[in-house]
Amino acid sequence: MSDDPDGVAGYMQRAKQQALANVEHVAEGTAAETLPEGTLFEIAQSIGDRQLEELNVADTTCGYCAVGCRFDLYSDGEEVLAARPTDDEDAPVNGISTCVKGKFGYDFVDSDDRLTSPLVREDGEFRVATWDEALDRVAEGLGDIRERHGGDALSVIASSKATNEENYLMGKFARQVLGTNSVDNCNRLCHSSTVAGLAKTFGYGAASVSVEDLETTDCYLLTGSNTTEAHPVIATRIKQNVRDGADLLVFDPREVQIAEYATQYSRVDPGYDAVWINGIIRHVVNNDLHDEQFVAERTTGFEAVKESVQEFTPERVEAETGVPPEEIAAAAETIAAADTCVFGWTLGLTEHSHGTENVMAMANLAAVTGNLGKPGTGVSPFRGQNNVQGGGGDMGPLPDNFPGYQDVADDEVRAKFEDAWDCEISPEYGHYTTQMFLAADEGDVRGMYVIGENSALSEPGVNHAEDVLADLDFLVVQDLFVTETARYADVVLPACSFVEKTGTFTNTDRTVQMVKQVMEPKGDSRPDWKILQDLARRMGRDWDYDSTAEIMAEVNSLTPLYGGVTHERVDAEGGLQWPCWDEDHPGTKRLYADEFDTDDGLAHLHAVGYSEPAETPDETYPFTLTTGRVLYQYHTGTMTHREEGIMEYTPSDFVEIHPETAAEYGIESGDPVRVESERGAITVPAQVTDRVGPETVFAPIHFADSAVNRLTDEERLDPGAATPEFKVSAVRIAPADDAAASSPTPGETPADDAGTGTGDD
Ligand SMILES: Nc1nc2c(c(=O)[nH]1)N[C@H]1C(S)=C(S)[C@@H](COP(=O)(O)OP(=O)(O)OC[C@H]3O[C@@H](n4cnc5c(=O)[nH]c(N)nc54)[C@H](O)[C@@H]3O)O[C@H]1N2
Ligand SMILES: Nc1nc2c(c(=O)[nH]1)N[C@H]1C(S)=C(S)[C@@H](COP(=O)(O)OP(=O)(O)OC[C@H]3O[C@@H](n4cnc5c(=O)[nH]c(N)nc54)[C@H](O)[C@@H]3O)O[C@H]1N2
Ligand code: SF4
Ligand SMILES: [Mo]
Repeated sequence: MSDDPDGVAGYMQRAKQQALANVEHVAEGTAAETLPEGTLFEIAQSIGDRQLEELNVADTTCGYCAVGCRFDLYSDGEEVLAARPTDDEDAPVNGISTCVKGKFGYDFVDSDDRLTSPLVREDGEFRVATWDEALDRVAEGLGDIRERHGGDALSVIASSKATNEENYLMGKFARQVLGTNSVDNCNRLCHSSTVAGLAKTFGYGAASVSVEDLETTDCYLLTGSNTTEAHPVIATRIKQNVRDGADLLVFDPREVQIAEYATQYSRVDPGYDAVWINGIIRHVVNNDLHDEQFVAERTTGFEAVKESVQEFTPERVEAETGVPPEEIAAAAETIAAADTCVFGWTLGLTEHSHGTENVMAMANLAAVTGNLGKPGTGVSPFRGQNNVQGGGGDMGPLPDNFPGYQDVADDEVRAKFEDAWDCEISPEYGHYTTQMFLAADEGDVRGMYVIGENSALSEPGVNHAEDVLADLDFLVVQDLFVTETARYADVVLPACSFVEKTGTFTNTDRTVQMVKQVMEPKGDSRPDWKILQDLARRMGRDWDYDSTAEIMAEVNSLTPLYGGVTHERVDAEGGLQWPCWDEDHPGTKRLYADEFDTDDGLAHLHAVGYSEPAETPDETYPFTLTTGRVLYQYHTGTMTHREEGIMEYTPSDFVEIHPETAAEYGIESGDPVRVESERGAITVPAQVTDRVGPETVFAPIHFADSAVNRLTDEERLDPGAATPEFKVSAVRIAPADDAAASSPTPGETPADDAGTGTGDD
């Protein structure tokens, strides 16, 4: 403990204000993506070393996004006081930088409204309960449904905020204890189409590159990625390399900040990505710019791709996507001329009713230009949540896969897990997250265990999600706060955050890194793995783990990809990239150096035809709404809304409207605007900006009282991956005063209710 904790805390408070002001200044000037490298650390470093010696310290991994920054966290036992750079070698991704969230976003840990004890519902209200009572109720509530309707009537949403070890247990709990394959997580709302598309073409549903490749490549094609705001530290790496001469091609409907650094920026209409990507492939192959040797030796399916792209003539691409022929040609030629190229993307490519096809088109482009498996080349979907790669995928809390992407339908694999877990497992896949909510309408899902996911705001079509949550026979929510989702629960279990527990996260380039406890769990909250263990025991299973290292040992024995990923090694080696088959394997920096992970070792290219959004603008709803993030806020705000400095700078959502469109409607920046789709309406202040095109509007996803998912649709899903079409909805806009006078439309009532009722966090 510090002999002067108040002094340190006070210093940090001032440092935060100073740093946030600095960010804002930078944002207006040149770069909102990250603080100038080192600035924050300088601030933190100037806290006297004498004082820091008295504090708890742990070298750990950031719990916000999947970049996977590492740093030392300092705590006085009550709150997190500072983040400082850790030894460079132990921070392979970030070195000494972080963004503002990793540096300062810790007020939520000690906030007054943290859940510190279990809650149970009685006469419609929550009351505090002991752990024994709450866990008994959960065991009874879930057990009852299992008995009456079978395990398939239950589903689990696992948490990509939690550690690998905890997510392994979430999958095991669903299958062994509840008897259901319906376990899924936020990857479904995010990159599941990436996983599906890449698995089908190359074998692994993950980035093939290392962050090192992102620093050294000669060329980037970036699309659907607001890199500076969503993956700030990676953006810093890219910008540095571009300054050193690399080409950067950005395709995005919004001229996001990374576009300022681009050697070519092309505005695309939302929802037609396979079209322009196929157009680039067409230009490449028709001009013999492809890598013939790579195509011949390492791929199958090239001829079919070559034939299928012929329909995407420059004229057609321009008509469908708005990208002029010369920009398609220039991009194709830049990629073909570069020695090495990285293809980077995020949700702009995936959150569509045809996201998997978009990803496969991108994979085709990477393959035909020979940009795989060599240093500086590869595919790089920047993953989202801090642990969605590991916890959301590798650990197998998935309806169709066990840990390590082992197929549930494969008899041999299933037998292995049935044997290890001493249970019977159905060969039928369970429901994906988005399908759980649809299945509940049919009475096929009656109980849910939602861990670290705020579905009442993050699912598509939340007017529908709310109805489902309200109608479930039994709902248990395990979170740090009484979230919008928890308000529907029968029992709420208080979990603790990554600063209060030990385990591992896996970042966007497959690096497994240590997460270390720096303070005791707040109040009576407990780490997810301990809660799951208590519950499993109450429900008849003798789980007996003493530590997350023991859980990882079980993962090692059942999951070839993680065969050698022990805590001991991860800690000693400062991170380990999968596949890592055994104790002696060094880990894998770059996938596909020699072969692809397919039966014949070749990349399987698939022809991708024309696709368009499932909903397109019409006379009533003439604009395309696309949705996403801002730098300072994180998702549904449970963590960032409790950070005063952050709230000062981004106090609400907004809607970006092009100046011409705004003029037409008589809207000025700051005016309240009603944005309305067939499903609902929200009112948010306007931000008039030419970042968007005249027919597109953009709104962030961060606030409950303007929940943008009232406008999105729960039924428009990618047919294979079940990812929602978050990036395209047809909407109309109106100044809020005029709109109030207009006639009511479907969805208006729930939206308005929510506007007054649920915005308190
Ligand atoms: N600050 C912050 N950082 C985060 C998060 C956060 O909440 N806050 N969340 C994390 C998570 S879980 C994730 S998944 C990532 C997401 O990271 P991103 O995907 O970069 O985040 P979004 O804001 O959703 O941005 C999507 C981008 O796609 C563009 N876009 C929209 N529609 C289309 C389209 O049809 N085609 C193309 N090509 N582009 C389109 C948008 O203009 C935007 O630039 O961020 C992670 N990092
Ligand atoms: N319209 C639209 N909707 C979207 C998106 C979009 O781009 N547009 N993006 C989608 C994407 S990519 C994502 S990833 C989702 C994100 O949606 P969510 O995952 O629902 O969003 P979060 O707010 O990150 O919710 C995480 C929850 O976990 C809790 N938590 C944090 N740490 C822990 C822990 O260690 N244990 C437990 N038990 N709980 C913890 C937090 O308090 C929080 O309530 O949103 C999706 N929704
Ligand atoms: S870039 Fe991501 S991992 Fe790094 S500090 Fe920011 S939120 Fe954390
Ligand atoms: Mo995500």
